[in-house]
Amino acid sequence: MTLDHIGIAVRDLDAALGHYESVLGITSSSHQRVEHQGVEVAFIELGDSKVEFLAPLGDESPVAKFLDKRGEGMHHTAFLVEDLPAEIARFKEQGYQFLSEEPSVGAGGKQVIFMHPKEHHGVLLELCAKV
Ligand code: CMX
Repeated sequence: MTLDHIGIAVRDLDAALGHYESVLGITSSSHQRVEHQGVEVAFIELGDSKVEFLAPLGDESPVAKFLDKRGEGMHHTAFLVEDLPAEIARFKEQGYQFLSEEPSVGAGGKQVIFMHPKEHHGVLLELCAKV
């Protein structure tokens, strides 16, 4: 398991990317729409890990609700695993809760699934795997 990315929720993707590109001196990836997750994302790559910036695609996006409730800031931490079904089974055996029954498609076409933050010190954990 390795750290894949940290997700930061922002209201305006271009404004956030412009800010971080200027502060870090790094170029961001192009935007990707992840329609069924209700977000548009872009990445800044830092070594083997990335920072993912997420902006809502509409008012019904879960990220729009997050921004209304908590404002901009850290949204999730994503760990890359080799065998997603095996990791899900391992966590379930230990009694951990997932926020969906099955993985779905995330950025870059990866399989992604989220775990309940209350069991992880308030952090929304994402497990992701390449397909
Ligand atoms: N950080 C901390 N806590 C959070 C949270 C966050 N980002 N988002 C939700 N929670 C909390 C909620 O307050 C709630 O707590 P309680 O049960 O105590 O009330 C709990 O977690 C469950 O949240 P919910 O919104 O009720 O759960 P849903 O099943 O409706 O939503 C969720 C699941 C969180 C995954 C979804 O709302 C979400 O954020 N979707 C966007 C996921 C995303 O980032 N997609 C981008 C994919 C790109 C990629 O990385 O590949």
